[in-house]
Amino acid sequence: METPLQPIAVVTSDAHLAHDGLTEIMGGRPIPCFERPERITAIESALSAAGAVRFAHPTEHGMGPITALHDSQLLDLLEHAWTDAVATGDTDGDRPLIPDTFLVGPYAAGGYAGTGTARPARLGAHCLDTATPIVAGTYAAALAAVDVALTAADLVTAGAPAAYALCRPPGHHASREMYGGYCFFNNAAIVAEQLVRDGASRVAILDLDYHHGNGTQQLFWERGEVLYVSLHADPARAFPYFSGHADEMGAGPGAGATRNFPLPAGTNVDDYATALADACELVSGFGADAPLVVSLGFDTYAGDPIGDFAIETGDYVRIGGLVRGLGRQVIVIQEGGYALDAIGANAVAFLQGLTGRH
Ligand code: SP5
Ligand code: ZN
Repeated sequence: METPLQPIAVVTSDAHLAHDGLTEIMGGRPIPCFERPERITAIESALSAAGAVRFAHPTEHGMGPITALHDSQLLDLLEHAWTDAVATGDTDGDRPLIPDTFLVGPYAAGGYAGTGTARPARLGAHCLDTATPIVAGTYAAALAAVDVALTAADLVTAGAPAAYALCRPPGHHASREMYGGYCFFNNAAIVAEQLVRDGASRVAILDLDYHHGNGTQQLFWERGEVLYVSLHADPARAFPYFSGHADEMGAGPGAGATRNFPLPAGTNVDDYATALADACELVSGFGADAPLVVSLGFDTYAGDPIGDFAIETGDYVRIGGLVRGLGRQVIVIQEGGYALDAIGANAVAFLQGLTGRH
């Protein structure tokens, strides 16, 4: 007799609603943020309507899993920058915080970013870009996103074949000491590190967001026990520009445990599936003894406003199916995806493929 299919657990929280950055600067222009609360509410609505999901709320995991990977200066800034700026009049309360300065080269290394500098001014020592505004609710939302991710990991560790963490803000651009790319804490990396701390000797992360996960790559660059494999737009033309080339493969004990698949504009599902099959082979060959962590972005969708791939909604069934084909337990962590009219259907399609219900 066939076992009835269990609905997949989807971990979600309303805490993300408090992070609404309002404005980002892209190509020198202030525009409404692409990374907005409706991204997650659209996915929630589509999954409810499609059925076969069980919503779960996050449990608190405290600061330990975050301080295990992120720099204490970054945490201090994210916790206090907004209230400091309000206290000093650096924001009127409506405008988000975007750094005025970015520290590079000798300045970054020379202690100019020390605690003697006011926190809002120090943000530029820890920020990648002009597209990741901080508002009153940002820090709380970023903490909650980590709990969402860790709760999904708990459910899978307890035996579920898969769980889906509706993290927002996303995480894979956040490195040890830097936020940016709409990300503050690296939700997927924190999950992978937690699996190691709970006793796994090898953990694999598969990153399917349109952008290279520079933060995840940095965090595990010299760590042989965590494999990072990413499919993404070639950094020669796409954010984050500085990382994600095929010859970046890790260093020291981590040599060979970072693998990048940069892809051209116009990549369709056939091209994507070819690269994903190679990526899956690397994941299989790694021999992890923990669930697979998938950083999932729907900015690979043809209609995404900041992507240039040609993947259609129905194609996510096939992509989810390729991940299912690995035969592993999977913790899915939401990263990017900005086409609000399609992100829900894309998530439903991916889960159909992942769970084999199609
Ligand atoms: C989590 C995530 O997906 N972060 C992505 C951050 C990308 N931010 C800036 C993208 C610059 C895009 N230039 C696009 C030109 C579109 N015509
Ligand atoms: Zn992305």
